[in-house]
Order: sequence, then C-alpha cells, then structure tokens
Amino acid sequence: MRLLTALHADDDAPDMIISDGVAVSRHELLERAAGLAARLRGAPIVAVHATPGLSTIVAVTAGLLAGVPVVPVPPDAGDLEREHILRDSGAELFLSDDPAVPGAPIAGVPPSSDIPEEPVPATPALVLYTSGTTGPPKGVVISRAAVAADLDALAGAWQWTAEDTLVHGLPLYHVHGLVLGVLGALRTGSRLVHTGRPTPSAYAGARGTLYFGVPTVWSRVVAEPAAAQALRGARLLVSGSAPLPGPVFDRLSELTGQSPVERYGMTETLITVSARADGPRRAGHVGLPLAGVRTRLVDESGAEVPPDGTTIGQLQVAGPTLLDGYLGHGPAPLADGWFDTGDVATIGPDGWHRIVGRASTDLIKTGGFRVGAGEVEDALLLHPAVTAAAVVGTPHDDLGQQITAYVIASGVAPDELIAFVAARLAAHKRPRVVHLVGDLPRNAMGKVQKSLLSGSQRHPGL
Ligand code: MCA
Ligand code: AMP
Repeated sequence: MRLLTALHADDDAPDMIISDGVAVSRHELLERAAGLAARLRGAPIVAVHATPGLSTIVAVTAGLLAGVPVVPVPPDAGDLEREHILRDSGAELFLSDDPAVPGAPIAGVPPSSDIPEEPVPATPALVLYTSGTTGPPKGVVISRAAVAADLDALAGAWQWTAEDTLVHGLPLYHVHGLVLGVLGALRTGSRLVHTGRPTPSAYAGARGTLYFGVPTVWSRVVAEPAAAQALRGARLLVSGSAPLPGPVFDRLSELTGQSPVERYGMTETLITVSARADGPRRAGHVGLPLAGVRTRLVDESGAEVPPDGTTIGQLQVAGPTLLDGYLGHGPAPLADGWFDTGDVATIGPDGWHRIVGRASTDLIKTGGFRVGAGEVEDALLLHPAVTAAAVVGTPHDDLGQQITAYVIASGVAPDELIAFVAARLAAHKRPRVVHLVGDLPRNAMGKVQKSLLSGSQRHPGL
C-alpha cells in the first residue's frame, strides 16, 4: 500500500517540485529518495535536519519509502532542543546537508530505480515534536494510515487534484508545511512550489492555484495590496494553524476576489475541520468536520453540550487521523476514541465550528507556531541569575500572540535573557519581551497566577 501514490505515477511531471528555485521531476525525486531509502532500511527511526528546501523533501520521502519513521528537526533548533529531540526519539541516524549542523548526507547519494515495498498503513510515518504546557516537547507518533486518511479527506474538501499547483513557504517540520504542504502534493500529484519563506512577494510571483498560509502570512499579504491582487488567479487560498483575524479575512476577500478557506487541526489529530471549496466561507469559523471525522463539545464534567452555535465547550475529536501516541509515553490519550483538543469552541446547528480559544494559558500560538510556556520557562531557569520565570502569550498584531516573560533575576539585562533562550531553543520560542519583576502573583498553593500578569491572554478566537 503506497502512501505517496502520485509519486509512483507512470507519466513524468518535469517540474513536480520546485524548491530553492530548483525543479525536479517526479521520477527524479522518486529515484533520489529510493537511493537514500536503501541506506535507511533497517534503521528504527531517522532524524532529518529540516531546512526549507529540496534536501528535506528527498530525505522525508526516503524515510517513508523505506518504512522508517521520520523525525524532522527544526533547522534553527538550539542545542538544548536538538539534543532533546535526538535523545528522546532514539534517532541515531541524523540526515543533514548543512555544514553547520553535520549529519549523514542527503545530496550526492546515488539514485536508484529499485523502489522498495512500503510497510502496512498502521506503521508510524512521522514523529513530530510539539510543545505541551510543561516540560520539553513530546514526539507525536503519526501513522501512515492517519496521513493518508487526512490527505484524502482534505483533497475531497478542497477539490485538490493533480491539476493544482500548490504554493507555500511554510516550515517543513510541522503538519502544515510538511504533511499538507509536501506529502499532500506527493499523494494528490499537484505540483509544489516551495518558496523558502512565506513572503508576500514570493507568493505573488509563484502563480499557483492553491496557496497555504498561517494567519501571519495572510496578514502580511494584505499589507501589500499588489501582492494580494496577484493571487486573483488562484483557485483556493487556505488559512490555518491559528485564528485568522476577521479584518484580514475581509481584506483578503476584497483584494483577491475570493474569501479564504479556513481549516482547523492539531499535530495530534492532523486537520479535522475545514470549510469546503464548493461551500461557504465564514470569517471566524473553521467549517465542518472532514470526511470520517467526528467532533463534539463537552463541559467540565465531560457531559456533551448542545451544538446550538452559542454554548461553549471543550472540543473533542475522533476518527482515523488521530495520533498513535506520544513516543515513550504510551498510546494516545483517548476516552472511548475521543481526543481532547484543549480548544474551546462552539458548533452551530448547521455543523459549523468556531474556535473560541484554548482552555490553558500555557500553550501560546505565535506566528502559527505552538510554544509551551513551560519549555521557555525551563530554558530561562537554566540561566544562573534567574530565580523564577513565568511565560505568557500577549496580543501581537502581526503574530497573533507574542511570547512575554516575567522574570525574577538579578544582574542580567532582558536582551541577555532573550539571547540565552535563543541559543537553546528555536528562534520563535524566544521571548520578544522580558519584564524583570520583584515578585510574581501566586495562589495559596504557590502556583503563579498567570491571568494576573499584564496582557496575558488565552490564544484568542474571534
Ligand atoms: C524573532 N526575531 C527576534 C525575536 N523573535 N528578534 C529579536 N528578538 C526576538 N525575540 C527575529 C526573527 O529571527 C526574524 O529575523 C525577525 O525577527 C522576524 O521574525 P518574525 O516576526 O517571527 O517573522 P518571520 O521570521 O518572518 O516569521 C513569520 C512566519 C513564521 C514566517 C509567519 O512565524 C512561520 O513560518 N510560521 C509558520 C508556523 C507553522 O508552520 N505552523 C504550523 C504548525 P530574521 O528575519 O533575521 O530571520 S501548526 C500545525 O501544523 C497544525 C496541525 C495546523 O493547524 O496547521
Ligand atoms: P499545533 O499542534 O502546533 O498544530 O497547534 C494546534 C493548535 O493550533 C490547535 O489546538 C488550535 O489551538 C490552533 N489552531 C489550529 N488551526 C486553527 C484555526 N484555524 N483557528 C484557530 N486555532 C487554530
């Protein structure tokens, strides 16, 4: 059973993938990946230095062909984060073409026309590291079956076919950029133009039919009207990973002549809810469950709340796209097949979902990246001058939320602490603002009351 079905098609698409401005054909990608797959076979797991370019696409494809689960490592991960991912995943094989981060080579491996048989769908495809509210990131194990089910459901909802040219410049180590943005193209057969970075000018110049972006990308696109107008020829503009602000939805509709399709998901569940290509699009709403997905809202006692469009509840999802588990932490935390997303939502009588926010203040969404407050706090506490730290998300026009740290420390400047975190964790995890304070508000148990910190907010819905 093949996962990347379109990659094996008989006809050759001369420029199936364009990345770094370099075009590769379907056959060239398949044979390069098959050559690398021969070197991976038998490895329990492989880590990939996931730079935004062709080498990552070849390496991930090779892992999937060889049936070896792939752990993409953020290219800017600081030492602490990279060491954690490599140690926790047990990946002894690390592929990298970046001289600054040495690993086994990806480019230069001889191609092969010997295409391996793929394993059964229940086997793991990817282990994606993502932040929880506390501690270091955990590896979310995602099966080949989950990836296939999600991509097929999305292809149905978005009428995504081999006739499309998909354009995006998202990072290649998360669900959005990697699963949808690369594996989606290799399963549907659409061309892929990866722009390296998701800038308005790169999107405008790429002439795609289907565009993916996080809200920060769309907000930057509408700030450059000429770039937005250049997308008028596109078939579908898709936004996800964080709430799309209403004014950005409206402005994008005006400038491009079409309203964006919003969709909702999580690393643990893949994409579960979306507006459809052939249906309405509504600002502030993320649409209907995808084919095969079920959703429900529950209150704090676990009782279901009515889908009346106004009653707020915790969103739970069930279906074939859910994680297998967190690596080293047992199977997926499901109750009767339901996964608790931690998001708070309403569901209308017509089935339309609106994400209102998150139940916890400790998961921050900044530029579409999920950042756990605890991981940043732990990094700050490694600094010898720091005795306490509380990290929250505060509103930010461009990023949705920005990381703001309240720190008790002596003899250290805020900029030094930002640089200290940046050296250890990925760039988007460093605080933008550090407030040095004499005290932190605590409850009787000694726990910091983050809601009392100035500007602190749960990740906002609309
Ligand atoms: C950042 N900079 C800083 C600081 N933070 N400088 C000083 N102090 C700081 N605290 C630097 C950056 O390194 C950068 O420098 C410059 O400031 C601008 O940074 P930023 O504003 O963050 O913008 P950006 O680097 O242009 O990034 C914006 C972005 C990015 C491209 C939208 O956030 C992004 O790629 N987001 C996508 C996230 C994503 O794919 N999420 C999907 C996961 P310099 O310019 O020199 O580099 S969610 C998912 O997978 C689920 C399932 C879903 O629903 O999709
Ligand atoms: P991650 O695991 O990084 O993919 O982050 C998942 C979280 O992103 C979800 O739990 C939501 O809080 C948020 N999210 C994803 N898509 C949307 C969306 N369209 N609107 C609002 N929040 C979203």
